[in-house]
Amino acid sequence: MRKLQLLLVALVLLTLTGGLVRAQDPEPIKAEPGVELNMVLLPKTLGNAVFDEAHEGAIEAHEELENPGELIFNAPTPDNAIPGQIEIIEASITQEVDAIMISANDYEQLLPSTTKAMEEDITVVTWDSPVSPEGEDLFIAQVDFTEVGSVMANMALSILGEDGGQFAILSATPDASNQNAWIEAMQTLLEEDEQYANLELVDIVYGNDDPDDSYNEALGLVDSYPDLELIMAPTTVGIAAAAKAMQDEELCGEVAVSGLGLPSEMQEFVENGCSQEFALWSFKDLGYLTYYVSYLLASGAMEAEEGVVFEAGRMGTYTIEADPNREDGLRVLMGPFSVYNADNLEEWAAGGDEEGEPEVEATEEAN
Ligand code: RAM
Repeated sequence: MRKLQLLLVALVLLTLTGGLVRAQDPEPIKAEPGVELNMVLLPKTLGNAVFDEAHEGAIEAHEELENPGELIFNAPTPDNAIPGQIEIIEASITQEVDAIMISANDYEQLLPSTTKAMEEDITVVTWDSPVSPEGEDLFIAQVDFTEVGSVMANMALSILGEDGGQFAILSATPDASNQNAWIEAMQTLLEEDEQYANLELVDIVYGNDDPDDSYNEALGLVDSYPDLELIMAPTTVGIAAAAKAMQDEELCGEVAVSGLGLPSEMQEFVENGCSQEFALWSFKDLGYLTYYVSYLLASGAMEAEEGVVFEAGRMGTYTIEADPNREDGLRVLMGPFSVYNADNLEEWAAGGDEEGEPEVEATEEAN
């Protein structure tokens, strides 16, 4: 009995002090404006609208933080994606920049250059598409990578119905670490969860995030698989090209198109029935958050360590956490996912709020 009383007292104390400990938690780390830092934003490729949006977000943070240094935006063309990124990283090391923010075209091949940059005391933050953890300080994850798999599986299910049917994936480059992780997460779910048993994945092809290649790959798929009912493209370039290809071939009622798309590029295809449903997050916010984190790290205000809490301007407070999808990796998780279709077209089609970012939260069905 006495033991029980002691236990109760201990529990009460624990609850009370728990509150006290929380109250004493350190304030989130805030960025001190005005530190001079030269920072390079290096997306996968030039000419992709989502990366221009990320650039806009980075510019917003750069101005807000009154950084007298330079924000350099540079990327390779799709035909030179991996060597081009290596060249830009090497040039940035020579220029002794303070931070490199990369959406990587390959998980391994950039490592010699990114680790060299880190040895030279350059902050290396990956965003959108990471490198292997030893070659980065941390990764800014747009959304959880496993969730991308379930969002895509659920969109496929809602389009094909319980009876299912054949579908194919039209991805970006074969080496893209983000798309490869998302596809793997989707495949795992299809194998493990009975409700997806009738979704038959017949092929995975790559359009290299090039509109023409992606268009041709989409046409190749409908030629190769006469019973194909859906093209799932986890890339904004691929999904828009596939929808255009189905439109030009007058196949819109027959072969559905879904995946990850940019609302401004997909609106016409949702309106004309060539794409049924797609999802995405805000690339502008991703660029803004990436810049804040890189600035905090490069200015020495913050360490890249698990449990560190910081403030990222208008986006609020975040915690650096272990990346559940990459052993020994650290991530900052952004979110949310937004799902776009004809039902919520009015909310997003006109360009959303005054900032042009449609505010459509993920639907229940896509969770
Ligand atoms: C393309 C790129 C990018 C990816 C989006 C969804 O724009 O491949 O890396 O995040 O699609």
